[in-house]
Amino acid sequence: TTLIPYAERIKAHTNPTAIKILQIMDRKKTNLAVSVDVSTAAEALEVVRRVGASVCMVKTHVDIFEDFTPAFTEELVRLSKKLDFVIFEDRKFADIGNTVSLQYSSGVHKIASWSDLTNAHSVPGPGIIAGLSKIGQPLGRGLLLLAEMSSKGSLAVGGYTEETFKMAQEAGREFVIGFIAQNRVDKAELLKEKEGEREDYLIMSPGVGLAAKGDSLGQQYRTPRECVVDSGADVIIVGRGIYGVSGGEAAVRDEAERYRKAGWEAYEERLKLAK
Ligand code: UP6
Repeated sequence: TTLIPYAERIKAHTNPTAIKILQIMDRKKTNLAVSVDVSTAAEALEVVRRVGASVCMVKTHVDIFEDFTPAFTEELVRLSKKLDFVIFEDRKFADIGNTVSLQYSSGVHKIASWSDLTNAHSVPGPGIIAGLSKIGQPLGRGLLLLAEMSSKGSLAVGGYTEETFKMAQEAGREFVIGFIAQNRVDKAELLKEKEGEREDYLIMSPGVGLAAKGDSLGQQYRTPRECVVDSGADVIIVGRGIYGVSGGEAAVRDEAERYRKAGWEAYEERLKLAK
């Protein structure tokens, strides 16, 4: 999978969100997702306006905002169309199917109504996928499972990671389009072929920084090159490395461009390995 260009992988997908992500990556030459983990919705929109042109995806944690209103998601959806990116609410669902279907569709945030992509822990078992897909699949949404985490001491390793992959595979790619992971958890020998087309999953890796190696709370960073070339990530997710840069508005925009270039150059380097 890692040696195939993003554009050529589109045909291996049926989920509209997976197709959209790959199309945007190809069109905008970017495998960068920016995580806007700032404390207000107003600030988040400011960051999105600055970085939107450089990214394939904007990742949110809307439960962080102290001023959340539906006006935020309306504006975010408008910007996603104008600036051409996918919206990923990093909700990390982790409950039984019935509860997550309510958390996904209802409450203050109504995530399914505006977020193209969301994610879930596999710890409750396949019912979590069933509960989310009931809501999200008819809307063309996509789901990622967390197969590994970037943080120190994570228990999502070894057998847990393998079982998570199998759970996704059994659920099918109409809704589950990939993984949050640090490695290619879709090992070649596990992939199945159907009508000459191999199963294709998107691997998205957080814990990315060009300067810092980690934070004081267990986060661990790798460079875009380490993620994309060495570990085969398809999308790199950067938060504080971009929105946290000092120097004002222009600095955030420039930093996003710096990460976009680093991610894209790493992808081009990876493709060369095929030749
Ligand atoms: N995130 C991780 N590691 C994971 C999964 N998710 O860092 O394994 C998320 C965090 C945060 C972002 O919730 O939103 O990715 C990383 O932010 P940072 O670049 O500022 O560390």
